[in-house]
Amino acid sequence: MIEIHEEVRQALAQGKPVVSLETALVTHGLPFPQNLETAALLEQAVRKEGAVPATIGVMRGILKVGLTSAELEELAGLQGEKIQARSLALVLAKQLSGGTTVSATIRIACLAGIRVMATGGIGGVHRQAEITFDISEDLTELAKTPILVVSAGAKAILDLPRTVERLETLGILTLGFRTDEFPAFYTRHSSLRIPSVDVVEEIVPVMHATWDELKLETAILIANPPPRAKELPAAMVEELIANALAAAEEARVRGKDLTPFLLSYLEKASNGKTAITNIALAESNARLAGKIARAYATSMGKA
Ligand code: PSU
Ligand code: MN
Repeated sequence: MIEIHEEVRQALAQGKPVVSLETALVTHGLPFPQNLETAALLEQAVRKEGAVPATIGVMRGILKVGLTSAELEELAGLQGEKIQARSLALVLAKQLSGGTTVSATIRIACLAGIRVMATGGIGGVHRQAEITFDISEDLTELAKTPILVVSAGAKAILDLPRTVERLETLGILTLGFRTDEFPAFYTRHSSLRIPSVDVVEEIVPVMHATWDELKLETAILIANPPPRAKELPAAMVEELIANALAAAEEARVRGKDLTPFLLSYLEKASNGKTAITNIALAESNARLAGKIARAYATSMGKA
């Protein structure tokens, strides 16, 4: 049920650095053709740092670790499912295809023995979750998966203070990369304080301490702020999000359709500005993940 691309398989066998990447961003996060361009861009970003990219998705019931560009193109065109960890078993049994969210991607990455993953922004606690109970499965999966995830905080459409609280409750160590603030995806600031690390060499001992010494099975979240040059004005983002949430309410969008609906609304309402920032921060996260994977592999003595 799992198919690991030859290059990824060899890298893993030789202890070389590997970074896993998700595909919900491709199937449900960005419009065509930016989605495919971004997938390629993220793989290049990982390679620039000397690591091997493993883009993960599901095709006809096979868990693919390291999709070829032809497979990615096919996956993008399939209009497949948005696959979360909990739906993986059903997708396998029914031999369906689709893009994997952070929750499904880290589950599959772990099966393959990959310890690092990059995304744009993880899912989290939605606004008004006290009414809807909508909290992304990304959080619960992070709580039981030993992998390091690089993310620009959590998506700004969410309730960020509650997301940070939830990360704390679930025991997911969240470290700001060169910041002591949880990033707000399109903007660098949220006023939510988190511990910070300044160099990749500080992160590697945390990985070993978490998994090898403390024997925890939890993820480590590295919160990497979006590049300064691509940051959007906070007031503009908040206004756009308020409109997007009102439109979602009006259209009665709920559950797993909500995040894709909001992202696509923001993209259209901002004339593509939010997508540009989304792509830039995802690329920056992929590069940082590549650096961390390399330092981690070196620490294992095999790089
Ligand atoms: N990051 C992005 N764009 C996205 C996502 C992340 O820049 O579309 C996806 C991820 O796959 C994440 C998912 O796991 O959104 C969260 O969806 P939900 O809120 O339904 O759990
Ligand atoms: Mn949800």
